[in-house]
Amino acid sequence: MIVLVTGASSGFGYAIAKKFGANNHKVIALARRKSRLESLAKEIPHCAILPCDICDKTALKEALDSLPDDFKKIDVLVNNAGLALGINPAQECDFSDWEQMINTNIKALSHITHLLLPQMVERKSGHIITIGSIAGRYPYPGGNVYGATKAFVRQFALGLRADLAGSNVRVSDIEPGLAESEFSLVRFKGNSDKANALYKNSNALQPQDIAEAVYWVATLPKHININTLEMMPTSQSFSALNVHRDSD
Ligand code: NDP
Ligand code: 8X3
Repeated sequence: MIVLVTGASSGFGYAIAKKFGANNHKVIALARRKSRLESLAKEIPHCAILPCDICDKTALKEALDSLPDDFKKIDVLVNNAGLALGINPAQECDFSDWEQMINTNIKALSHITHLLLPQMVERKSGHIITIGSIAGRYPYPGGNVYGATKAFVRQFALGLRADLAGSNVRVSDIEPGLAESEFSLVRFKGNSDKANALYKNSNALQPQDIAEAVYWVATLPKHININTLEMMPTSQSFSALNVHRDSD
């Protein structure tokens, strides 16, 4: 298969690219940090790198057009690039952070899907795998726009399933919970103490765990479509809803 992984320079994307590469699939690795992609490419037998900002519509189109012919017929698109910025209550957030999450997690994800879907439909074969989140299902304080972007991802994936009836193109949304990656460093804007504290003693999911799930979903027999797959570390579970009580 030819597998395009967005956000392949770290975390889940890096692990997903390595998993497919190790199983002799051709990998196209997209992210902004070129040096990381170059290191990844050395670890995978057949890898093309696309260093670009996925939010830049022109750059994305040019990057895809620049792919060598033997990487053009993409079988699997892993829509993984994404981020959370900040954990403040909505009324205290920077709007620019909200815009960047919407631009990356919603608009860029939709754009690359829009660019690649027609060729899959034409070939009557393909698989769009999105990385959603439990944050798209369960609200938590400070999740505001990030959670809403992931709710979009889930509903978009399910909507694609409806539109793609009869096309043989599969769509799956993988929805992880707490997982250790650069995600929290980005969310806390470089504050490694805060990021490390979140993962400490949590036995969080690891990027390889998500890579295993994505690989399993993508390599199932063609008549099986996993619609959504929610996964958490065993250590993570649910707790009671908050009730605010006014003091006397
Ligand atoms: P990382 O921060 O480790 O990886 C994020 C990846 O996205 C990087 O490769 C980054 O590359 C890429 N990226 C971000 N913005 C852009 C952009 N504008 N253009 C191109 N690439 C971009 O985090 P994770 O691996 O944890 O996150 C991967 C996905 O999983 C995200 O969608 C996240 O929301 C989701 N997720 C994460 C969970 C977690 O707890 N870690 C749980 C559930 C879902 P670069 O900076 O080089 O551009
Ligand atoms: C990342 C998981 O719970 O930190 O999507 O939002 S969470």
